Amino acid sequence: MSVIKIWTYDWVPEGPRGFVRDLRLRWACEEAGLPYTMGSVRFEGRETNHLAQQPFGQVPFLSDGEVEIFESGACLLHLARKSDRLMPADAIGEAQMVQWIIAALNSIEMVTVPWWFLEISGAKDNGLTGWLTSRLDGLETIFKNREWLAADRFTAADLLMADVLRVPKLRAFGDRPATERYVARVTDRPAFRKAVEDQLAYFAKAD
Ligand SMILES: N[C@@H](CCC(=O)N[C@@H](CS)C(=O)NCC(=O)O)C(=O)O
Repeated sequence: MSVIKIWTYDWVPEGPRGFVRDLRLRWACEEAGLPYTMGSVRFEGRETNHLAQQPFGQVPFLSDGEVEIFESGACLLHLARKSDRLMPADAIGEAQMVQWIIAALNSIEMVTVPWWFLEISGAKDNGLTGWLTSRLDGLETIFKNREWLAADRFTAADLLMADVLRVPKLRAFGDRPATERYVARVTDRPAFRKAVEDQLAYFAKAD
């Protein structure tokens, strides 16, 4: 059997620790009980030093036997296929899960990340606020009526959506109690806590 290897940087500054996207893959492996190892590429010189593995110099990327892929969403789908703890076995449940994974990346994170960058860069008027509000309000309506995104149970879609939404500035933006309850519930899972602890320890070791 091949060994799952999750690749991340050898070190990152304090700020992003606990939020580097290798966490999504660590968390998925912890949820599914999939053994994995970690590999690192140098943070210094990241713009050019591992472009063969990740064409934008970013992390994470994953290797699993002959499978070598980048993009946290693609890696997460690869892992989800290995365990019904992450992906429902029935076709409808699987389709719902994939739909929400794409929504997390392409409808939500697509807005949250640039909004967050503008916020931390101190932009006076964040021109993305209206767009962000409408996306988060849409999710709030969803979470008022359901506990999980797909198949009435925890799936990899919840893992990803909660990871996208747990950024402190987003949680503090507006009052969306159903979304807050959802994020708190999903990130209270032991597998999430273990993944965060492991990531923090991994980068701390390199200090
Ligand atoms: N769409 C990519 C985004 C990856 C990404 O933004 N990675 C961050 C760490 S969480 C990174 O490598 N940042 C360093 C950089 O962009 O130079 C994915 O989901 O894998």
